[in-house]
Amino acid sequence: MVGRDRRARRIRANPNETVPNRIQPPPTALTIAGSDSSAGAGIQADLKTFTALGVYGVTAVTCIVAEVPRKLSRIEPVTATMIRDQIELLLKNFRVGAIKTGLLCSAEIVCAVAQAIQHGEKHTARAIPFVVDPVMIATSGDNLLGPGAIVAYKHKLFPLATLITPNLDEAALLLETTINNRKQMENTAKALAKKYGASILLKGGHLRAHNAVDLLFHRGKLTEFSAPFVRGVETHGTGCTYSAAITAGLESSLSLEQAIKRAKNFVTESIRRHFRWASKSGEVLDALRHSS
Ligand code: PXL
Repeated sequence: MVGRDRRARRIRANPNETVPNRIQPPPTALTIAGSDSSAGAGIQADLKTFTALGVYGVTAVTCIVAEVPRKLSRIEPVTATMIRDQIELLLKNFRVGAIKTGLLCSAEIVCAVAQAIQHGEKHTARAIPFVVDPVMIATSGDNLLGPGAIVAYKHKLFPLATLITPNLDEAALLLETTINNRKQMENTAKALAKKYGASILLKGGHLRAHNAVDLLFHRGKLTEFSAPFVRGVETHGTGCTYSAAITAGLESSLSLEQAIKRAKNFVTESIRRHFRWASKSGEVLDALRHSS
């Protein structure tokens, strides 16, 4: 279809028209993340979470990961230009109410994402709540970031964030320290908040206590979020699901505390109600169940 035909088919919003106005635009959130072939983490987990929480998800794919739980085979990045184009196009055309990042793979991609968000916000003339999930290491233990990416996060992306959601391993890498107990968790959350001028949700699940305890440091105040640890289930994708659920909450105008409380509950339920397969080799494969 070319020229006049294409113009004729373009539907314009008519300010006097009553029918389109009866339909409220759906809450819309953008995820900038990698594709997980097994669909348990990454952009697939984000979309399932957004949908379950009543938010329309739009996506900018940063890389493609060939993997199944416990086995990562290959990561292939998308070009920085393509990533910038996806983000800028979406921010120009949809009223995006919240943004999150997941796996960004390389320093070049971290910088491209920061640039595109800044450019998009200039266009929309409003600051959009922005959740950075600093994905660095897969549950399988595989390193997911290229050289220089952590430095790029610190200098380019964290300064734009509303909320950063590291787990204990990621926070330890960021501050070049170790975190083994509750007091060290508190100090780490405060130190990261001070350093990057953002709210910090430090996820303590890796301490493997009776409860999975997370600490939010927000506007000078520490808040604890706790849920019973669900044992014996593969937790691939919990970090993505958690940050996506928080992003959906911020899009729906919940306070940060309300968004995290609901998200924690959502993740715990998704783990508790997991799917399970027996793989051909006799091993068990689990995936979170995001909806009933
Ligand atoms: O769970 C971290 C993660 C995030 N995003 C993608 C992944 C993974 C883990 O492997 O593949 C795309």
